[in-house]
Amino acid sequence: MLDPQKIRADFPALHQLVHGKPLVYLDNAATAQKPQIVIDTLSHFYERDNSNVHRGLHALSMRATDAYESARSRVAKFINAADPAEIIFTRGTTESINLVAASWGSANLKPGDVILLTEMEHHSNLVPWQLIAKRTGATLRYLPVIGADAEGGLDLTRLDSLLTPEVKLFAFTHVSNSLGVVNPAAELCAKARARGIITVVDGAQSIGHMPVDVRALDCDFYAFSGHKMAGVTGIGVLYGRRAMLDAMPPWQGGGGMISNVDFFESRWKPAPERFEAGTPNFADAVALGAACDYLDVLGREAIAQHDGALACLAFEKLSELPGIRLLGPRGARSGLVSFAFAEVHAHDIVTFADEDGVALRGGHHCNQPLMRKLGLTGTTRASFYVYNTAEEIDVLVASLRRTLKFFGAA
Ligand code: C6P
Repeated sequence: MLDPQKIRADFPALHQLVHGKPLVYLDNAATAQKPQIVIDTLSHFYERDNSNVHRGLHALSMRATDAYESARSRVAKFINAADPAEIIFTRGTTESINLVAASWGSANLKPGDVILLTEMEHHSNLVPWQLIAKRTGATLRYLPVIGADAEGGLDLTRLDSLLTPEVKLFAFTHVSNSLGVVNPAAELCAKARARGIITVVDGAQSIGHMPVDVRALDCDFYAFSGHKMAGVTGIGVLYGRRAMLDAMPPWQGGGGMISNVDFFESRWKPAPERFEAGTPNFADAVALGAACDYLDVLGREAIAQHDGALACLAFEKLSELPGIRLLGPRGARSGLVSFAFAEVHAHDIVTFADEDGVALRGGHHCNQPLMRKLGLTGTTRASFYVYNTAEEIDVLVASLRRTLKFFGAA
């Protein structure tokens, strides 16, 4: 069991007043706060080791290169990848998915091919596929969600009939950022693999919240962002199965990714360098390694239990509010709850909550197609992490009651 009161001491940003009230930070699905050890790792790197990687023979450059490559190995261990070369550092989930779409997609998709997505995808796992579909003549297909509030999650009974021979790639989110649904990623990957279909798992909302083992999932690609897992912004990862990466063309050209350049043609290095053109974000990668250490000390099974229990508690307490519509499953879910009131706009709720020191998110959460399908323009979302407490849920509920009263909705 996690002790959030003890954990809070590690996170300097939590110890502040907002509008004179203690901060209740419930916007963790957008970005999580950073523990002191991650902040210190980043500062130490800049204070002592900063130098460009892979390019210099002097002490600092060698130290920086060691630190960068150690971070790669650390991330590989964090997700149980078979080989550090399967870890490509990117700016985040969005860039990781764009990399697969641009590189694998441009080399492999053709007219008549189908990309299978789900109705609960974030725009980052939707727009890149629309772009590459337009360029290659492939088309998109969607696995639907079940229920007026998507309470049934994905309609898995439809999956077999949608995985037709035209489907070349199946991209889906591990955890939905607006429903809190945890998808059975291993089962989905297994069904795709049995038909020779490539899988891309969007791990933005899962990576910092539960154990993730890419070999157990048996996915081809897994994408995630550092800033949602207690790491800093501007760094993320694309995991790719080695054989896949080695068969893919570069998606960006520049220094660091070539083995030889001539005036008219060039040859590429193998992965991961092939996909890391230019100066990589080595300092933030080193800080990401520290975030992996931090989360592993807490224990990712314990994190999953803590976040899930808070979300279930919030779901139950929120369900007592008049007129509330709660999205996603009742019962087991990941650490977030999304809700809407017919009479009060999500932005008003978030603004009122802010006056009470509570940080929420309101809007479509980059899930516009899903919101439209559910007849919503947006929701309010509370999302939890290792430092959140049951008492903070009471503060949230009290704030919502105050808002509903103000608008005459309670
Ligand atoms: N969701 C949220 O508040 P980036 O921006 O690249 O770090 O992550 C994109 C992304 C991809 N997939 C999922 C499931 C996500 O939740 C996100 C980011 C944030 O829900 C910002 S909209």
